[in-house]
Amino acid sequence: MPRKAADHKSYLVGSERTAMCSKNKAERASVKRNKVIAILVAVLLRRPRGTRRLQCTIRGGRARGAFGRVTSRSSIGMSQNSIATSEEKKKPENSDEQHSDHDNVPESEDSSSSDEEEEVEEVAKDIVQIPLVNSLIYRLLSAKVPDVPDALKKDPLSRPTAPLIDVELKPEDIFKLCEHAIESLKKQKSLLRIDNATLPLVVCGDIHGQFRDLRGVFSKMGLPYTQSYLFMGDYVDRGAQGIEVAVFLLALKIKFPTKVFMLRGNHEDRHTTMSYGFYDECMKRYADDGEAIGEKVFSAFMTVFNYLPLAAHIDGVILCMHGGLSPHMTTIDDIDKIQRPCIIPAYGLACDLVWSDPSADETRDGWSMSPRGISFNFGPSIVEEFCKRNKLDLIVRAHQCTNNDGYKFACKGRVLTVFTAPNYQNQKNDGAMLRISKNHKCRLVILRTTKKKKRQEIEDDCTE
Ligand SMILES: [Mn+2]
Repeated sequence: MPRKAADHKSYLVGSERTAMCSKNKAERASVKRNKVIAILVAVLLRRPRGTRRLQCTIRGGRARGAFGRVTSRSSIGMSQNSIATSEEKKKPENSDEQHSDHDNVPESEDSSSSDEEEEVEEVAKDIVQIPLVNSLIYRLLSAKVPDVPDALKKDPLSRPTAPLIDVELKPEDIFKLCEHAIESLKKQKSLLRIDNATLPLVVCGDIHGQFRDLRGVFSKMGLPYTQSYLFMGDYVDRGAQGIEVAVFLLALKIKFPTKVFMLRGNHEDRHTTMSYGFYDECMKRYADDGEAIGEKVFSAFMTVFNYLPLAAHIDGVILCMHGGLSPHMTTIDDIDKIQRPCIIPAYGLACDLVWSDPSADETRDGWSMSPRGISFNFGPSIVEEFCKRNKLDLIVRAHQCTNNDGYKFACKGRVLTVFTAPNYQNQKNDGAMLRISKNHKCRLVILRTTKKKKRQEIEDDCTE
């Protein structure tokens, strides 16, 4: 008899608690392995019969390893021989790029995983050559990370913030880039439709001005010459280098229109970003050019943001957006009715797509007011009905740094949150991305903040 998804939820919470308290290494390892299996079970169990199954594996720091091909519920298992090794295969040329200190992968891991064969990325068919855009990408990619004093190198935890990467970005270059970006974004509908040819696809959550970590994402997963990306918003605010993040992603979007997709987050909005750092960043950065220039740069970005699409439908089975569902949305086609350019309203579908959250308390079903003071929270039955009506397997969204792992399942495994800003505001959290293969196998890739040993020490400290 299959386990109910609800059992999995209570188990997950329990296992996390156990992992925090336990000092027994073997027990910890087994708890983590069980957690991976529990997530896989949760994803599989909610699948309606007769449709394609989503598989889920976790790779990266916390729970590394790939599952063998799953053909039925009874064959769920973990194959030690098929451990994913894309970390080695895509080792960054500049290892210093990895702001988050990733674990060393044991050499014995087998790289000939049968699951890797389906993940051959195709070279971008459509590459737009604009000298300014090329030059910006080159400058942003090649800018050196400043040296860290030896004393801080030894103890990364004592380093409150990553050193900034210095890139010269002239205001006039930004204005021109924004014009090209608008032309590129105008061609897309409010609901992006990403087809099978674009898979495999890496889906990223909040970046929040962490430019160095964003470069780490590309050095880990590959550049968009071959690898497709969907970014789910919140590029600016909070972190120190929102300008670099926005310029870099917009430039890549322009250059690789069939490989890079960008959605709007609640921070891609004049009102929000006035209060959370990006406005100040623009003013400070261009202070020497006169106050009016800073304002103009800020406004140029805001104009582009008004053109960003609001959701993405991936190969007919996964829906991605920054926030979540809306009581104003019956079918996904409603998203296309949102006219752009637009501001984010205080109420309505466009507002909910970037602001709503799944209910933190899963016993609270249906729609409820959001503690954020804007938009709503939604419970499992809302998600279930919406997925059934729209033939969706999974909803992937960002918007919340809910725990230390960078990802979290909600609504009985139907909703997955990914957050791609490791050590967000010095919270020591990991970052996560979701990689969706051509046959819809989903894999979480973790960007670790601290070395495992260090983390273990922190966890041990927490229990004392
Ligand atoms: Mn957000």
